[in-house]
Amino acid sequence: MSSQRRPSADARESDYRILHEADLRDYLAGVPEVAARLGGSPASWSISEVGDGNLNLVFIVKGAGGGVAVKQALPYVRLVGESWPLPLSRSHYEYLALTHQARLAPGLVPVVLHHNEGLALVVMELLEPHIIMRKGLVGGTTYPRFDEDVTTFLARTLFFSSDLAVTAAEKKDGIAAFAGNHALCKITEDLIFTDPYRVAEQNRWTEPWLDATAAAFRGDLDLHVAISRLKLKFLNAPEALIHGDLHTGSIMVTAGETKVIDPEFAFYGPMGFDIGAVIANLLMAYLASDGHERSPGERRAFEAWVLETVESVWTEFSRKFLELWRSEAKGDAYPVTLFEGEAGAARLETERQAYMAGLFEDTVGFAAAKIVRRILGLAHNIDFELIEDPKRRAVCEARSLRLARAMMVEAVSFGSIGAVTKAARDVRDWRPDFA
Ligand code: SR1
Ligand code: MG
Repeated sequence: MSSQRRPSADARESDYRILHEADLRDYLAGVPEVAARLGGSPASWSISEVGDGNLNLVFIVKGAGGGVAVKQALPYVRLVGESWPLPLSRSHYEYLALTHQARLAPGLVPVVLHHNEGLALVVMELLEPHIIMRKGLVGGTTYPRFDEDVTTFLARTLFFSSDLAVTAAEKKDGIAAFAGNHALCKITEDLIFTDPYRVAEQNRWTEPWLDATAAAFRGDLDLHVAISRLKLKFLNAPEALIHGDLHTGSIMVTAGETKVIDPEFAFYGPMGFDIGAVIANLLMAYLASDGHERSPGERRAFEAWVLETVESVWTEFSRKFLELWRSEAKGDAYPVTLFEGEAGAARLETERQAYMAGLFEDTVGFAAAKIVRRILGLAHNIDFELIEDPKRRAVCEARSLRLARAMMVEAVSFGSIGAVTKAARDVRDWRPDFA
């Protein structure tokens, strides 16, 4: 990580143009390794823009020999438009994160084939027949490989970029390499940790059913303290290189494979933010599920799988992280010379367990924050949005907000992941006043 440099703003301004189909064809024809992978003549390649995310252009390009995915950052937030400018440098950080994650968690991120800093463009292997996990979850599909893969990704990327695994100098180089990604961090700081709890122009929710809950969240000082503590942790805890936006729209899956994509929000931050993101998005898939039912109980097996997966995300992550700590701790934290002998080893193991308890508390809080932002903030998710009947959607959302408030304000009382899944199960039986 030490050799990484910051992107050059000058190069960016002079080279950048938004690519349209014809420009992209010409451009890729001039990149030998990409042209070779696509095969055939450039004129025969099919190109379609398929981006449905909030920020970027995404093209799928296919030729006789194969396909690639091309992601280009726009100089503004796609979801909102040119009135909200956003630095192109996020493409640099995405490239840096993807290549770093590929080393730490081989096979779990897409292979980068080409990167052009000036065009803010990354060309990657085409993931086929993978789909965005969130879409599969809305459809009620289970992914038997997911917990194994995502926990390996989390444990390895977080552990190997932390002070437990690297020297203080390496860690500081890593922090410096991603420090310039502050515009993306600011989006999170505002949209997740601030706006849903105050009047903000871009907030939206399912009206009129959630009006009272939104107002209650804006006046709830216990909640404001809890979210502010989480925000402080997000601001001042560079524990590890985190993905920074690890929702189920940033994961592509098949029954047998999992790939984590889109790390443009990456920076050195609190580990619980990534773990909490995965857990939050599974909990939302669970609580949205009965909104997608066509007959009562038809998604019961899916729902049971989702809650089992919530549990194994934490237990397997925790097991793998601890295993790495016991066997690969080459960092400057917890010097071995301070924990010699049987008594030292036992004390260090107790300390590891205490560390995991703290990380679990962070994870529960961050998961709650990720739920609230999808229901009361700017950027919503299809788990809820595709529930056509708005009142039915509001019931699912109100339950999610009730669970999230408890997780955020009473995070300490959720002593185990089983307590979280029990609370999720219980809240499914709760009916809001308007229902
Ligand atoms: C304005 S960007 C809104 C959201 O999209 C991204 O996926 C992040 O989650 C961000 O918060
Ligand atoms: Mg994204």
